[in-house]
Order: sequence, then C-alpha cells, then structure tokens
Amino acid sequence: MTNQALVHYGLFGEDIHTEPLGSGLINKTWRVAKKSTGEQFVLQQINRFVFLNPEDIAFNILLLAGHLKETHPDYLFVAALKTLEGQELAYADGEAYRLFPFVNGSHTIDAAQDASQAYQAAKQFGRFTRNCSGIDVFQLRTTIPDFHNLSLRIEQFEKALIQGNKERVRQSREMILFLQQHIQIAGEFEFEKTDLRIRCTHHDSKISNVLFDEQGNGICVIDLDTVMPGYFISDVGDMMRTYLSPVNEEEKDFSRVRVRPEFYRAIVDGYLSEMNGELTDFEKSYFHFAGKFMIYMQALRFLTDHLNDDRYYGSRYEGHNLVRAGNQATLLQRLLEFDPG
Ligand code: GN1
Ligand code: MG
Repeated sequence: MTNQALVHYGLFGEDIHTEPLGSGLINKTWRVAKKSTGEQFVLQQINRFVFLNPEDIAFNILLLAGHLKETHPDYLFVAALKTLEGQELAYADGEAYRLFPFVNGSHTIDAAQDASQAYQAAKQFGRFTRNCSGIDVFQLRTTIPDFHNLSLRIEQFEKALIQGNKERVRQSREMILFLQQHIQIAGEFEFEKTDLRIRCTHHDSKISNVLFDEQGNGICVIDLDTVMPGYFISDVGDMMRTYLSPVNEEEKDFSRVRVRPEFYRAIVDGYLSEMNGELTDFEKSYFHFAGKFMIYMQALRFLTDHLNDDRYYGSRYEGHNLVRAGNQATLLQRLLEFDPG
C-alpha cells in the first residue's frame, strides 16, 4: 500500500521507484526515487501495534523542529515532509506513513567497524540531547509508554513464564535461570533512577540511525519515533549494546560476541564531548551501568518474546528469539567481566 501513501505527497506513476530499506524490526522503510528529477526520499510505515498513537510521533517531531530551528539553526534536523493536504502523516488503508527527504551526500552504516565511527555516532546522540535541552522535556509526548521501564520488562517476562508457550519455557530453562540470576540489575535501576535526570532521549541509538558524511563525520541522528522523555542511560546503553561487539544480536556463534575496549572508550568520549556540561557527576558514574541495563533488558525482551511465540519481534527461523536472547546474555556476561578502568 506504499503507493497509495505516496500519492499524498504527489509521488505516483511510472516516474516513481520504490525499494525496501534498512533492517529495523518494527517499522517498515523504503527508499523512494523520483526518476525524472533524481530526488530521493525515505518512506516509513509506522507499526501501529507498537505505536498506538502515531500522531504523538508527529507532535514530538514538530515541536523539536520548531525549537531547534530557533535555538540551533545550523543543526540538521530531518523532519518529515508534509502531505499535499498539509498533514504530518499520510494514511493509506488504515496504516500511518511518513515521508522524509533523503539527505544528499549522506550515508548510513550497519555496524561500527572502527572506533572513530562509534565516537562520531556517540557524539551525535549526545549532541541531539544537548541541543534539545532548552525545551521543557515534559511537553514531549511518550510515544511508547514504559518503553525502557526495566521493572515492567521483568513483569512481562515473569508473566510469560506462567502464561507463555510451555514447551518453550521448558527448553529455555538455562536462559531463564541466567536472567533470573541477574535480576539485581533491575533493582539497581529502581534505586538509581530517582537521581537520573529526565532528558530528551532518542531511545534507539544504533549506529544505522546516524547519518555520516563522505569524510566519515557524523551529521545528525535519524529515526525519531522513539524520541521522548527518558534517561541518558537508554542511549548510552544501547550504543554499548550495539557498538561494543564486532557481531550483532543476530550472530549464532556466541564465541564471536565480545567487548572491544577501544569502542567502549569511543562511546564514552564521543558522548561526553557533547554532554559533559549537561550530565551530573552522579550520571557520569553510570556509563557502565547503562550498558548492563540495556543489554539485560534486550535479553529479557527477546526471551519474553520467544516464550510468547514471537508475537512482537517475529522470527525467521525456529528459536530465533531464543538465539537473540542468548547472544545478548553472552554480551552481558562479557561486559560484566570487562574492567573499564
Ligand atoms: C527494535 O525496529 P528497530 O530494529 O529499530 C526495538 C528496539 C530494540 C531493537 C532490537 C520500538 O528496534 O527497542 O532494541 O528492535 N524497537 C521497538 O533490534 O521496540
Ligand atoms: Mg527504530
């Protein structure tokens, strides 16, 4: 139904070429080219099972775009284009879509291959939060309630142990025990979070959500649907989760999952290069916890989904989410063994 969505932007007919883009698990994305002019766009279909109110995403982006234009006019903020009717979202067949301009000369990368890329990305996520710091963060809407609420993720996990697929619960015993043994991470979170500030947080800081220029410098962050009030540990932690290891959450050979010390440094240094003056001393002592927090939560989420028959993340082979959970549990183990110095 992408074609019907594109009509709302005046893009239709033989002149338009559409192809799938990216590897996100939740939203669907396409690259759209207008052959006659060479213009390019990115079209995204919002997953309405996950984002119950797509208008909240549009609201946040509009609010931030206005603020950033005033306070940081040189900062590139990729807001969605308006439809011909002047709307922020296009609806086709009950689905909500957004169209973005493609930033010329930019590219994205799927994995951090050298530490300077990790530094650049961490800098961009820090810069984003810093540039938004002048806004009253509580004006932003919460696009996914309790998204990074670790205590709720534990509850969902415990519920799946009781109500989930019995056979899978039996087969996942080892993973279940491992995660139960590390439940204190959730306790630490509850205890510490009262001293973490609520900031404008991206909540999906994987490296493919950063645009790079031809010299390899970061330009800005993209994919802003989970931008909402949150803690800095969400962004720093998800960078640790996705940049530290040379292999990602899909890797089945867990011996290849490891922590690269120079990438750890790069994340901390890159983020602080922008956020040093913003974070409190207390927050600065929580970089390591950030990694544990996000990796543990992701392992829980994958395992919970496996026990619930893959209804959230989907799966491409039998046991896919159990493998992803095992991968993330291995990464957690490696991080716990790592001494950041
Ligand atoms: C989802 O859709 P994607 O891949 O950007 C998920 C993240 C997870 C990630 C794991 C809204 O992100 O929280 O970390 O999968 N997003 C949502 O790959 O649940
Ligand atoms: Mg995303």
